[in-house]
Amino acid sequence: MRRYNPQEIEPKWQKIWEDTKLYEVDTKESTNKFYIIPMFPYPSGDLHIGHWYNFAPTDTVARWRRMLGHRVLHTIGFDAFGLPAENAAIKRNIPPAQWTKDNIAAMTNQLKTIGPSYDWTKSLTTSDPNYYRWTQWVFLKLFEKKMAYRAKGIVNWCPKDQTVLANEQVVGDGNVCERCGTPVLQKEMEQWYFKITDYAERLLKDLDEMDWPERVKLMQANWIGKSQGALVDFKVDGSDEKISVFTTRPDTIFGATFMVVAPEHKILDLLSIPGEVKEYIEQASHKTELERKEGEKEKTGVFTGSYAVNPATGKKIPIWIADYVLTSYGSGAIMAVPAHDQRDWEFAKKYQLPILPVYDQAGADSGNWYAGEGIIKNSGQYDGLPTEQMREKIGADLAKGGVAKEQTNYRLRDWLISRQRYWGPPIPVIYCEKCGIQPVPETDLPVLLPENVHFQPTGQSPLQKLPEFVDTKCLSCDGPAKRETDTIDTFVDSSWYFLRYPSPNYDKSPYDPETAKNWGPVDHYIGGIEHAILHLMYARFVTMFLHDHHGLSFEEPFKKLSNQGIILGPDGHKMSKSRGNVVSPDEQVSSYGADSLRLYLMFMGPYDQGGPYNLSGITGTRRFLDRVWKIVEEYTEFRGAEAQSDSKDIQIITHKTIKKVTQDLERLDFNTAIAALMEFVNQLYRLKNQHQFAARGAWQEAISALVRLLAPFAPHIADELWEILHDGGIWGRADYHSVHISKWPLWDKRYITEDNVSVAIQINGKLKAEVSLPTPVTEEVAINAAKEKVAAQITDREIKRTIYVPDRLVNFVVS
Ligand code: ANZ
Ligand code: ZN
Repeated sequence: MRRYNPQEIEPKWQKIWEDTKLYEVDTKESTNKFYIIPMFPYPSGDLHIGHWYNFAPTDTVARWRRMLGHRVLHTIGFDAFGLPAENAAIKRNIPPAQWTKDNIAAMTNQLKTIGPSYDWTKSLTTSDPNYYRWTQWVFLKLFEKKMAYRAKGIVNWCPKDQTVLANEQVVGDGNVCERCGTPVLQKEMEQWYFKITDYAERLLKDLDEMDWPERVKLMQANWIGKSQGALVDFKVDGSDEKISVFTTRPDTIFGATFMVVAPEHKILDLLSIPGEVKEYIEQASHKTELERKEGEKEKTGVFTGSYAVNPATGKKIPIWIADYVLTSYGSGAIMAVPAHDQRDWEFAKKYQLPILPVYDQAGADSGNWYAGEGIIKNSGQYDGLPTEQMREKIGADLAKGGVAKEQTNYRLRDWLISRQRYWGPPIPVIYCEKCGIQPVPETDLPVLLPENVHFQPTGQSPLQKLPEFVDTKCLSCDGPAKRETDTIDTFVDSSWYFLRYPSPNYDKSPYDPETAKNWGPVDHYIGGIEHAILHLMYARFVTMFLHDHHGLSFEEPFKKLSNQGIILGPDGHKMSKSRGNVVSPDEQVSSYGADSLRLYLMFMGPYDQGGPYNLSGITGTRRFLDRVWKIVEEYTEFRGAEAQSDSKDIQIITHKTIKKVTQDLERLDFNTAIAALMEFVNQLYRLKNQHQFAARGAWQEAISALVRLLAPFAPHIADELWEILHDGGIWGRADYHSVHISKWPLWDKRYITEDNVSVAIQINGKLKAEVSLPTPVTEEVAINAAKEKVAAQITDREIKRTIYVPDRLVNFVVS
């Protein structure tokens, strides 16, 4: 008998799959298509176990779908531009292009060792000029629609990476750079933006319908931050000026006892302002928005000396300036309702301003602020209304008087896409002093990123130091002009790559519209939760834009999304080099085989939860594969009669397992699917002692199902066993082909009814009890259940014999 030797069979099958182009798909055909991809990696040079945790299960689903008869497109590419590649290249002092190329080669080899079913002919690399010309094209198309624009404003600056960042790249409580963890600064600069805010409502609304994890949808919704309210005008006392405030609670307007404007509010130019107030404004202007948000704990402010008139009460209320009111949100001014808003309450307490509660709430403490709903009071004719009704009524009444209108605000800001770094696509525009900004014509793309550049970050784009790049001619007046030297952020590269996989060589636009229509959207997208907002929001926006203006037939890029959990080191901590708890997948593969590693990763726990990597766990999955190998070998070596084996026990366990594994795969419950396969194998070992192997009948069905059910999880051993079974003469070579394009087994519900049967339990032939069991009942289940039921009556007497009459009776013969 041959032993299971993954080191021998894994490279063998990887080569056969490649030689026979088993996973290549002709995208001209799309009937029954299934498009599944993992989020593509940065070419860091070294795949870690976390990558495998993303790729192995994605490959399992792809393989399963293929066996179900889908035409599967499954591939991977490299997100090769951007800071990580550039920073690593700087550290090692090699050009990023070289570093990236070497890493992609190394990672491709690494990837191949795990045996994924990728169509490599569809792969792509974002730093390839044939790719990034289309990233530049996307920029130009947005520019055409005035949705790519330059503007001056306060931006986030990473002092370590020496570049601006998008709001989405500032993360965590401490507002740190998403890449390097350094706290960001704020600066006023002129930069390039994409107008994602135009799509705020659609980005929000579509979420309702999407088959995405609720957690991700909620994060996106919060990031978009829609809030519906009203813009209410307050007249400035003794003047014709008015100040508009944005409020989500117009129902509390009778409790607005003062007003607060941001220090930058333009009304301040029109009021006569005392000297100490000017000083406050001056100080506030030196604080960044982030500092001001952090400073919310200790509020500061000053009285302007002016008053406004509350349009509901007609009473004068003081106008204050405070930096807890932000210029960039709403209208930069608020009506302060200290009884029902925490920030206003703290401010009122500090500066002894009046506090007037305007609704009662069960259990609320009137000596404190309270939010939520209640019954209106202190509001004249409106007293007694529930706050929800008050909101409608006062809104309508104020609108009738022309002092209020409905207003919706979003927290989402436009996407800042320019970077002062080298390793990205140059922004395709030219500046002429006479003619202004000129987009590079589409036919001149790509604007090539020069090589041999001193790319050390200095805070200014390294391309600036390259006259041969910078100096050019104006496209309209032919006069001297300069190229833009900032590059496009890497999140733009990744915002559309999935559109190109189905037609990677198309040369008239980023994607062939016909192929994109037939293959898009991505049916299943799998990747880490860290992209919940960043990449996933950008990709949705760009897809919507291309749908609206460039013939893309769908608006949402990813039909179904799944997030894998995070794999921790064996010590339960995040894997890191400094902790020394990094598990190298390569070592695990070379010692135990890729199939064992894949199985372990999917068996270690629920897929979306991750957890610590247990170094000895893989020995368990390896042992399981050894047992699978052995039982199949024993079966093929059996050269007995062609007799039909008609054991119902074998059929029941076979069909139960098919059903369980299939349904678990639908839910990505890989761990329980594998557990069911392990149980299946245990049962087969037990049954082989009771029912002799037979080449055909129930045994053939069981062994054939076992190998096919295992194929998506452990693809190499499955193909080897499939070959042995056919080549070994037991089933014959007729119609033989790889197990990965064989048919997924179907369960027969004759063996799986949901009824219960009542099984009588006897001891020495006397009826003692009964147990009701869900059908189909296997012998083992029936005996175990019966034993448990009458354990107290058997006590320590020895069971000499057990008689089982299927579905009817268990009799224990005891001494
Ligand atoms: C009166 C009021 C009463 C408010 C009350 C809240 C509770 P969201 O939901 O986040 O949109 N606000 C408006 N503009 C602001 C600005 N520029 N800086 C700081 N705060 C601002 O929050 C809307 C609420 O935040 C608005 O509703 C306003 O306070 C405040 F019991 O108006 B409210
Ligand atoms: Zn010009």
